[in-house]
Parts: sequence; structure tokens; C-alpha cells
Amino acid sequence: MGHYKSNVRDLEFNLFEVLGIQDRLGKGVLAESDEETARGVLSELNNLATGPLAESFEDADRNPPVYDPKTFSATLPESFKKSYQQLWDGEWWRLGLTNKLGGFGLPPTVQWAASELILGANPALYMYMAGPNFAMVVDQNGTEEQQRWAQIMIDRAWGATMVLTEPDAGSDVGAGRTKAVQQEDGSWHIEGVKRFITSADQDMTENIMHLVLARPEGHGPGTKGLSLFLVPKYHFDTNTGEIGERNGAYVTNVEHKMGLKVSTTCELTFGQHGTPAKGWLLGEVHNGIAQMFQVIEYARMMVGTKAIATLSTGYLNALEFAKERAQGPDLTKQTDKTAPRVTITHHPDVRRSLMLQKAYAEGMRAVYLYTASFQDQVWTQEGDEESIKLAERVNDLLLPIVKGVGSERATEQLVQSLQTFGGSGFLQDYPIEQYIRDSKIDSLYEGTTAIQSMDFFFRKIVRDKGQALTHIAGEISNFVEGGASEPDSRLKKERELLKQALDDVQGMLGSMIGNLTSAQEDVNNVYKVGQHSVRFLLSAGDLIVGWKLLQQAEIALGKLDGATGKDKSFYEGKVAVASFFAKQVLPELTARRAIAEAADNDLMEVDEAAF
Ligand code: ST9
Ligand code: FAD
Repeated sequence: MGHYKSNVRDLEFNLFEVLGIQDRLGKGVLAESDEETARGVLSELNNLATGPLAESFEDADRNPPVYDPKTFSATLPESFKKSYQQLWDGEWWRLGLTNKLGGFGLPPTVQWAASELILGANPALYMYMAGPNFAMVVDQNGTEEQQRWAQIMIDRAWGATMVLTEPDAGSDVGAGRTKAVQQEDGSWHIEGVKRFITSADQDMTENIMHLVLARPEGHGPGTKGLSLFLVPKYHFDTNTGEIGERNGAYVTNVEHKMGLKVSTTCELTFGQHGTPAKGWLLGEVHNGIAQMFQVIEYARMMVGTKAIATLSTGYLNALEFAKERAQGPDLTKQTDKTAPRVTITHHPDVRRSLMLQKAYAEGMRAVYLYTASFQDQVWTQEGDEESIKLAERVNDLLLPIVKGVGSERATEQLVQSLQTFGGSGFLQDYPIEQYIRDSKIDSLYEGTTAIQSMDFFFRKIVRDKGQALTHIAGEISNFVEGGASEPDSRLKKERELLKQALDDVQGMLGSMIGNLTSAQEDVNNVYKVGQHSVRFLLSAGDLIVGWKLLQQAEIALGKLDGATGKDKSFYEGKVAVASFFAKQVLPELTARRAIAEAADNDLMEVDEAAF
């Protein structure tokens, strides 16, 4: 058995029993798919993920890529290349494509559910497969000529990268200094050094298309002065795609990292090794940051899903271990030295920890698939203009939760998965230590958690004038009130706890908005927002996780009658985890609200020397 433990049952529960996506299939752009197709995709990909894809996970960590400075190239381990080839040959790269570009005609909910399987088994494989998806962005924004390049990128299985970061421009992308100089033939010469670029070299594809942010000479400062250029590793015949001369974009270093080692993280140098790095302006318009955000939005969803996928397999590995590991007597018999040893699942603290791992793994899965359900509407363009616009807004609002909360909770709970193993978890005999190393990056790249929290507050709530948030808050209130007609319902207490949690998150938001407003008189008050923005993001995440788990519990309760065997246990688990989370996590929000409401600026006045 490989390391990867998937949870197809829960994916299917979300898709078909909670979100009811089968009703969406078979129409419009989804005309070619039905429930059977969607289930078939998950089942087939699950076999691939738990088998051949997971197979190289460990070897590729222990034998990471080798960089050769003489040829500016990276060589990947053979085991990994074999897994990649199998993924490619299965044509899974079609999954996220539009019908026009040869997609399977499945909606984002199914695409992301299927993606979880790859991301949990061997996440770097997924990232190396960026070519077709990035080609879609080229197709959507490119000139007619560039749309042909997009097709070439897909047909010839090229790799692709997103190139923003520089040594002095990480979170602050607008500080980038890489410049672009226009040439007489309409192309541009790119000059500068980018760092930390994922997949910027590998030996699996004949070419790599770099999507590069650079500042055209004379353009203004900040992100708005950046434009997006297509910079291929090799020049190519734009009719046939045939590879030509080497372009002057060279990988000048590959980093040594804590985890995710097989994913190359490269320094990428443009135009400094005797060959100009030629680029072409995407769509012949200077709108780089907005174009790049189309890639970033996809990548943020991907990073959140990756973190959640890893937490899920971490939890399931820990659970399997805990069911077998016998240690100590039952707590009720602790004074009886002859009492039989029990498996550690009998110990209250192990149960607490396992249930919390389950809550975040399944709760965050519910959140990312709920988010994807709004992407479904944007994908199908079902409904009127107003409802499509709302779907876009709600998706935007939820992305920092999927990415920011998903990655933070995965990091925190994977440490608990390791704890469940005791000392064995620290060994490389089990995958958890690699999971922790491989997934820590998720709270860093694609915008750190602090950046996600500011995006959430300033852009997705304040700038949106609370429209998306009001929609979500309304849905939660409806759920809470839905219990009023059944006063003896099994989830009565939990609904009350959810109501309090909603009130607490709204209270936190109210105090932050108050501080923002008062910053008009005293600008320092905005620091009070900055001090609490991550706390607020995590709290909003807990609220939504709590809500989604309870919604699932309600559905499960309706199905328990008559359920037997594995189904019965599955539904009972749904009720148990929702109730646990409501009772043991949601009440913490009241204390967090009090902290946010008592915000002052003492922290900001502490002299740096006193830290
Ligand atoms: C990175 C890559 O870290 C890591 C992994 C790469 C993996 C690649 C592979 C991907 C997978 C693909 C695989 C597919 C396979 C499929 C297989 C299927 C089986 N939303 O607020 P302002 C825009 S890359 C939308 O003033 P500042 C907007 O245009 C590096 N747009 O920002 C806005 O204008 P306006 C990642 C947004 O103060 C403009 O920006 N690096 C959003 O100038 C300016 O906005 C980062 O993420 C948004 N949320 O700059 C950087 N926000 O306002 C993190 C902004 O007029 N830093 N825009 O609409 C930030 O995000 C900063 O907040 C900042 C600030 C740079 C935006
Ligand atoms: P900094 O921006 O210096 O941040 C340092 C700390 O300060 C963080 O804790 C941050 O939260 C905090 N901070 C910074 N600014 C603020 C602020 N305004 N408010 C509050 N806190 C703040 N980039 C690409 O372009 N393409 C890639 O493919 C890519 N892949 C990557 C792969 C790996 C393995 C790594 C490590 C990075 C990758 N990156 C990539 C870069 C990544 O996106 C950046 O590392 C990330 O955006 C953070 O930038 P930084 O490392 O410069 O940290």
C-alpha cells in the first residue's frame, strides 16, 4: 500500500448528497457529462493516485532534482518522471480545460474534487502539469496569434510557470524591477532576475512557457505599472510549434528546501547570459497584474486544496495507526495494574485530537467544494447577470479562506496527526513528517496568510461593500433559523452555538470596520485592523467550517434511518464531527471577539529593541 489515503466517499457525499451537482450536469457546456461520468472520473483517478502517482512520492523527496550550472538545467528523478508520464498519458490535463480547448466538459466542483486526489498523492505532479491550464489564460487574454500559441502549448505538452517574485519583491509584487524594452519587431527584451519560480526548469517537456511580470521602460511604479509577457524557454515555429533556438531565460539556481523537494524552485535570469530574453506582450495590452491574477486565483485555490488534501491523508494515516496501536489501560481503569491494554483510540485525548483533525479535513473540504460550486455557475453562466456576478463575488470572498485558513489549519493539524503516532511519527517510516515538510509552503506561497487576511478584509469585504459577506451571513442565519421549526431537533444546541459564532464574527468585523473608519481621524487606528486581520480570517474560517459541518450533519441525520454498514458509520461520523466542532471550537470565537474589540496600539508602540 502506498502512503496516500484518499476519501472518495466524502468527495462523493459533498458533490452528490450536499451540493447536488448532478442537477447541473447534462446541460449547456456540461452537456456531455452526467453523474456516472463524474463518479467514473473520481474512481479512475483514485486508482491512479493511490497507485502509480503516490509511488514516487517518497523517492522523489529522498532523491530531489539535480541542478547543473553548466547547462542551466535541472534533472528530475526517474521515478517521478514515470508518475508524471502516467498522469499525462491518462490525459488528466484536460480536466480543467474549457470545451473549446479539449476539456472533459466537467464543472469546477468535479475538477477540484478530482484534483484533490492528485494533490494528496503527489502534489508536485499537479504543478508540473500547469501548461494546459496556463494556456487557457493565454487563450482567454491573447491575440489571435497568441491563441494559436496556447493551442501549441497544449498539443505539445509544454510546461508553464508564473513569474512574479524577485529578491526585493515578494509579498510586495509592485516593487519588481525586472524591465521590458520594446523592440522594433514588436517583441520585448526582458532584463532582470526573478527568484523562487516553481517548475522553471525540468527535463520532462520539450519547452516551457514563462508568464512573466515585468515593467516596460517608462511605465509607472507599483503593480499597475507591470505588464505580462510570454517568454518561452525555446523559440518555436509559431505555425507548427517546432522547437528552435534557445531564448535568453536561464535557470541560474535551484533552491534546497525543507519540503516539496521534487518541485523545482528556481532563480530565473533574463537576458544576462549573452542571449536576449525575448518576450511577447499578452494580448498586446498593458494589463499585467489583472491578467496575472487570473492565474493567481486558480493557483490560490490549488494551494488550499493541496493543503486540505494533505491534511486528509495525514488524518487517515493517523487514524489507521491509532486503531492498531495498543498502549496503556482505559482511563477508567488506570489504578488497576492488571487491566488490559487498549488501543489508543480509547484515550480521550487521542479521540479529541483525531476528531479535530477530522473536523478540519472534512470541514475545509466542504468549504473548498462549496467555493467551487460558485465557480460552477461562473463556468456554466447559468442564471441571470446579477446572480452570476454574485457567484463571482462569493468565490472571491471565499478564496482567502480556502487558501489562508486551509493552509494554516492543515499545518497545525498535521502536527497533531504526527503526535498521534507518538515517536513513530517522527520517523521516515511513516509519511507524516514529509506531509508536514511538503505542506508548510502552502501558508507561504501564493500570498502569505497575512496577505490573505488583508485581501479578505480590505478587498473582499470593505471594497465589496459587504455584498458577498451579506450573502453568506444570510445563508448561515437561514440555516440557524431552519431549526426553529424543529425545536427538539438533535442539532438544537449546535445551532445555538453557530448563531453565537456568527454573532462573534460579526462583532469582530464591526470593531475592525470601526477602527478603519476612525483611521480617517487618526491614521494609526488602521494598525488595529492589521493586528487582528489574521485572527479575523481564521475565525471566519471556523464559522464557515462549523456551518458546513452542521449542514452535512443535518443531511446525514436524514439518511441515517435505514442506513447500514459503512454508510451508517459514515453518517454517524458526520453528526459526531459537527457536534464536536460546534461544542469544542466555536465557543473560542467569543474570546477572540473580545480580544479584537479591546484592540489598542500598545503593540505598535513597543520599541524594536524591546522585542
Ligand atoms: C507563487 C506560485 O507563489 C506558487 C505555486 C505555483 C504553482 C503553479 C502551478 C499552478 C497549478 C496549475 C496546475 C494545473 C493542472 C491542472 C491539472 C488538472 C488535473 N483578486 O490591492 P492592490 C489585482 S506565485 C483579483 O492595489 P497592490 C487587481 O487587478 C507568487 N485581483 O495591490 C488590482 O487592481 P484593482 C504569488 C486582485 O498593493 C491590482 O491587483 N505572489 C486581487 O498593488 C492591484 O491591487 C503573490 O500572491 C485579488 N485578490 O499589491 C503576491 N488583489 O484594485 C502576494 C489584487 O484596480 N501579494 N488584484 O482591481 C499580494 O497579493 C498583494 O496583496 C499585492 C499588493 C501584490 C496584490
Ligand atoms: P516577504 O514578502 O518578505 O514576507 C516576509 C514576512 O512578512 C511574511 O510573514 C509576510 O506575511 C510578512 N509581510 C510582508 N508584507 C506584509 C504586509 N504588507 N503586511 C503584513 N505582513 C507582511 N513566486 C513566483 O512568482 N512564482 C512561483 O512559482 C513561486 N513559487 C514559489 C515556490 C516556493 C517553494 C517558494 C518558497 C516561493 C515561491 N514563490 C513563487 C514566491 C512566493 O510567492 C513568495 O515567497 C511569497 O509571496 C512571500 O514573499 P517573500 O518570500 O518575499 O516574503
